[in-house]
Amino acid sequence: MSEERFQLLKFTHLTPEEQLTRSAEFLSRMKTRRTVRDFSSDPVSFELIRNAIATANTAPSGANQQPWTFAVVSNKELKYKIRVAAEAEEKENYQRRMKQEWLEVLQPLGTDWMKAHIEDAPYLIIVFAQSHGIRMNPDTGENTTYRHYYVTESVGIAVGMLLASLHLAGLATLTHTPSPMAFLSDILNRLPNERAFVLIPVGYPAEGARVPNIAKKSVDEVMVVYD
Ligand code: IYR
Repeated sequence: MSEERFQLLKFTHLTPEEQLTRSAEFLSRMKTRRTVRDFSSDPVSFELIRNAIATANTAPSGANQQPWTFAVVSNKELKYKIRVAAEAEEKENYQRRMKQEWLEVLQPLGTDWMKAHIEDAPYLIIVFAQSHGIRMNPDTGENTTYRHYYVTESVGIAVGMLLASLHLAGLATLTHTPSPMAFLSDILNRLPNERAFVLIPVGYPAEGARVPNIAKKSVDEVMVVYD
């Protein structure tokens, strides 16, 4: 924390033209983002991954507590272990746990329990949400816990920014939420206050990768204006 509690905001006023150009350009780039399920194993520059995480780390968070950890996995053995564990859970999900209604809404996406992308993609980013903080009491030297506020909202916003950065960097991603995800804490040896939030394979699409023929709602369907 700095000495002064407040400092002057650095804020650049753009011209209206610049505002519109930037916002339209961002929109048109974001419109090309697709969730990808078939990855090539072509290498990805680590700097792009690092920049995306640095971007996510600028996200607003409850009481600025930044309750997140981004685990980056490129190690082949770990990816194999994660795939095996994720597939075991997903097999159970698809064959027993998920109700017909859920399976029906997934039909257009063509998903199943097999998760080859976990091994194929050069990087996995596993985002962990910290349910509470841990700090050392300077007097006793013992660790004490403290509350984190709006953890889910904060981590959700950060993940959105992460996905935007990766997409703008020309990379493909998949927001994968195997359930339950506790196996990720075990395999990656995470702390007890961290729970896996999402598993994101990152890389380039496989040659000839296909995506479902689905569309976004129009802005007028999702926006309600109160003048
Ligand atoms: N987690 C499973 C099932 C799944 C659920 C939803 I909701 C999706 O949008 C996609 C998949 C899986 O990853 O296959």
